[in-house]
Amino acid sequence: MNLQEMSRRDLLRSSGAAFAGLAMLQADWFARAVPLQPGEVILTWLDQPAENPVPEIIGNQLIWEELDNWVTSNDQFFSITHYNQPAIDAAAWQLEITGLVKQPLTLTLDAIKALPRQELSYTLECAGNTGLPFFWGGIGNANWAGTPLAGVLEEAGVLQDGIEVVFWGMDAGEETIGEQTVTQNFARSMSLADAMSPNNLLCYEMNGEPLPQANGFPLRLIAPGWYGIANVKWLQRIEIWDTRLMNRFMARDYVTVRQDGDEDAPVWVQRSVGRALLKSAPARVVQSNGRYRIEGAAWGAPIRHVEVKIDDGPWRRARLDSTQRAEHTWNFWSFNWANPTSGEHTVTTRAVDTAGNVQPALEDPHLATKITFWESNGQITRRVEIPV
Ligand SMILES: Nc1nc2c(c(=O)[nH]1)N[C@H]1C(S)=C(S)[C@@H](COP(=O)(O)O)O[C@H]1N2
Ligand SMILES: [Mo]
Repeated sequence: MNLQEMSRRDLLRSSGAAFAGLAMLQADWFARAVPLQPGEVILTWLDQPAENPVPEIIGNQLIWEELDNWVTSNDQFFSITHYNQPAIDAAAWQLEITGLVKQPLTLTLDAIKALPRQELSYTLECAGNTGLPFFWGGIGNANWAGTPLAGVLEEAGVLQDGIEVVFWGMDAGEETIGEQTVTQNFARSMSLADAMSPNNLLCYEMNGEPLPQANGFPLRLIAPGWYGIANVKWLQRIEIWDTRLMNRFMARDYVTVRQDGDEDAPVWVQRSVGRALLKSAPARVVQSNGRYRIEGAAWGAPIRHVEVKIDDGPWRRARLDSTQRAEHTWNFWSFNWANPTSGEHTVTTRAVDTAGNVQPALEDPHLATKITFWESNGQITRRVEIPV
């Protein structure tokens, strides 16, 4: 029996000891369904993510072999919980806009829903995704709805000295800073100019439903073009400041450390994780009536094309699916893999954006000098076995 060749149906039927190793790694596979065309079989990758040691932080990761829908359903969307997931009574909840504003505002959910509605699709990826052996599924795409943040900030009227917009969540935890331990709410900030982007939403709806609790009910920031961390959930207050916010999520955690300067005189540069980066990944290999195709996604920048490399072969172009794409979403692609030989192969992909930037190889100096796992946008290689 070839493990890599098993279809969903086979997985569901089988329970023998031969599957124990695979089943333990992929226990949650059994709960989900893959709608395959008749005669189609998904080959599971030989390399699989390690067991998640922090299920209280990282939930519901994307399983790449199951990526068959451009929109990730709410019940399959991943979640990141750094503190707790507050259970908020929407009727009693209010959003405050305070600080350096002419007119502080307090808005109920109904008041926010009565403001101009905007919808957009956006692929949200955690900046840690694919940077750790157990974290390969921190990405999803949804249709988000809310009201533009810019309109609310304009209504409050930011004063001359206001340069920073701080977004506070209702979730909180203990932070040790130097020798002090204090309880802090989650917060992230953006410059006023970045916050005023017309794409930013005070978002109350995800795929036509109220936000699920894990994803920020009743209101979150949606910041297209940024890594997940910017998209503050369970919003309770927006403050305008005249200084930068320097908390855990701006300045200690979610900081990329990179060696700059010369070998002999290294300079270690620390940079807060911010905008999304150009990236792609092979999702799955589908066997269809004896033929093979590789399917995948590319995101993080406007995609010009995606290339696929089998083993040490040449880069070859995949076909982009242009029917489903938007400015800040992943682009699906597929690649016909003609007559692969039986046995083990590697599949590597790279995306090229419309400005000509190429997704870096792992050896690229920009990645090789990086010593933290954040912003791991290097080319991804997966292993697969083609059956005899
Ligand atoms: N209030 C709050 N907002 C938060 C977080 C959090 O822990 N608390 N996690 C952030 C991180 S690290 C990511 S990647 C995204 C994940 O969004 P999701 O849980 O809807 O997938 O939310 C961000 N917003
Ligand atoms: Mo994240």
